[in-house]
Amino acid sequence: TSDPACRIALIGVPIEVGTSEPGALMGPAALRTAGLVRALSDLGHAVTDHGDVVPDEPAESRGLAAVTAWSRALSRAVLAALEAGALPLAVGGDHSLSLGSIDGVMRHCASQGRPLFVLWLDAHADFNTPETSPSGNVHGMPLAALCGEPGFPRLFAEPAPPPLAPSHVHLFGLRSIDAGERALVTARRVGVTDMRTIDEFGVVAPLRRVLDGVSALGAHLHVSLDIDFLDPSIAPGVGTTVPGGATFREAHLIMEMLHDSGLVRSLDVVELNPFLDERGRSARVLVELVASLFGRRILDRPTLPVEAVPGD
Ligand code: NNH
Ligand code: MN
Ligand code: MN
Ligand code: MN
Repeated sequence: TSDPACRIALIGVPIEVGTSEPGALMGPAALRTAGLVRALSDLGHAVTDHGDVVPDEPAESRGLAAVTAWSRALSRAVLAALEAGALPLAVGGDHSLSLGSIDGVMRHCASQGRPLFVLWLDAHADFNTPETSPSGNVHGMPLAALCGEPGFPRLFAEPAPPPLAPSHVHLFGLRSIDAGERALVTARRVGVTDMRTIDEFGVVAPLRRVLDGVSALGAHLHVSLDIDFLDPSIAPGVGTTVPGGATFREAHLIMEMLHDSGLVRSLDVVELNPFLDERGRSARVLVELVASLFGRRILDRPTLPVEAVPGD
């Protein structure tokens, strides 16, 4: 996203088989209604809306088998977008879709010999395995599966890419974690900026550290934005609300920093549940944030700190 304009491949993923709260399948439609395409094209980007992904087999039930049918189809769409030089923007849909989007990104990175780094903006760790999950909901498991934890059936098409390195995953905004995944996140040394850290240091210093690390690695940066990262007071349209989330200003600044870094190469926007939203508020907040990530700014020139204003 460092280029003044980029090609963005919008991919709708109306999946809700990874959660027990119905409504997330309306997410892509609500984001389109809230003006996502228009917001991005107004910034000068070339946006192609690829419509909604169709799962490989009719997904008859919930659970891992149903998620696999979606993720294989999404993986191919994301890989095709990257190979065409576009930036894939996968909009959900529940967070199990990241199994597919990141699988596609991993294949692209493997073919280029480029490391991958995943920034996970979420109230949750999403590092459960089928064994540790208290709910059995797949949207709480994608990172564990992507990092190669045991206990998952064959989720990815063969040949599967090498698993994601847990040290190349950073959880940002964490404030709800289950006992089993807590032990795993610690044992695997997953990077974490939890809400306690954000309360104490703000978002700028921790995020700058992460971005400096990504830049030093020369890695492809994938951002996965779960709407429950935000405080439910600004984004109520989500199945799993957790109090004490990021404010609008914190989230907005994160998006601006991500844009300025020029490092973001692929993005997920997940867990919007329009059925639980209030008059489209949450969808609109997400569109605002995505626009900031893609370069919307207040002025068209850099704004200087007061003491540096020339002529004083
Ligand atoms: N950790 C819980 C679970 O595994 C909740 C996961 N829900 C999410 N994750 N929304 O982002 O069931
Ligand atoms: Mn590339
Ligand atoms: Mn999540
Ligand atoms: Mn979450």
